[in-house]
Amino acid sequence: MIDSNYKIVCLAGGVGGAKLADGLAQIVPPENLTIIVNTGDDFAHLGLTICPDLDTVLYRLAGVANEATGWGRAGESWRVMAEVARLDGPDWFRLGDLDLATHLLRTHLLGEGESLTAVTRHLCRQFNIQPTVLPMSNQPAPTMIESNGRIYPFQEWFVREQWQPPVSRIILPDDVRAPAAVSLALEQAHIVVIAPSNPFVSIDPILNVYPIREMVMDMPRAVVAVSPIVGGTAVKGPAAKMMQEMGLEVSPTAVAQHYGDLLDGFVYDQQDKGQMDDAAIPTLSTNSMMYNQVDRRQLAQNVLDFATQLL
Ligand code: FO1
Repeated sequence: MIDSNYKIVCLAGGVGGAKLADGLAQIVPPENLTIIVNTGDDFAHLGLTICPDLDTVLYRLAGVANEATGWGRAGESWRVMAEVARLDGPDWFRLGDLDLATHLLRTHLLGEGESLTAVTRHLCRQFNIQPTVLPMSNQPAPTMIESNGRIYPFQEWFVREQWQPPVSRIILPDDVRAPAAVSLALEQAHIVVIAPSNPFVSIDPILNVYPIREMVMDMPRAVVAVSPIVGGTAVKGPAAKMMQEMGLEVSPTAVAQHYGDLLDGFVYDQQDKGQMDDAAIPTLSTNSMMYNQVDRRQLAQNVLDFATQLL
């Protein structure tokens, strides 16, 4: 069992990040767990401020996530979106009726002058989510994708183009700052877990926010990443395709090399056992597939036990 006074910070993006965050939330006392979430996927759509990764984490921690997609709400209905489509509005980004309530309220509160951190705290309270969930920044920090000379806003590439345009470059914003709450959480952290999210469009955008990379680097304690690449492919999403397009080997080793000297340890799936035996840093090969709450809890436990040995 994790030492009850260790402070844990998890850097998380979309579906995979939310699942590991849920596993951590089952075993870490809530006052010791902070999830720092990517907001590079955020965009304005139909006049609403949409924060997909924040909502994916919130819905998963609240136990209301759509199990089939990993994003959006369980038990969703689509009456508003169907009517938007009937009125010839944009329906390429699927917004369910319950999900729309989150976007409406967030947009309303932001419009009232609340910070994204404060809005997220409000939603956590209303969803009865105990751990602290923080956006990586209170200011817009859009990730853009360059493909064959054309630059796409993230969701147009990821959803409308179904991440098919080959990635030649990922463009991250300059000079994005972390809220004080993020810096404080990192300052107090004993262990930082980099979730099995897309390293390039979910984790790098978080590390790109000043001073997150610097604080994780200066961590006098343990930083452990979990591989999103299993059996030569991505568990979900475009990570493997992007690695091929960027000339990288599609392997846990390549993911660990991408994070470089940020890491004190690396966790990868038992399917790839042995691939990292000669790695420069300590590694753990274990079951990293999270199909249910027991899997999520077990992976979180294995990751924290491994990280504790590195302290
Ligand atoms: N992903 C899709 O592939 N298609 C969608 O229509 C879609 C809608 C959507 C609505 C709310 C939300 O929070 C996430 C949504 N996602 C959708 C997923 C989202 O694009 C990705 O999860 C992140 O941007 C990357 O992890």
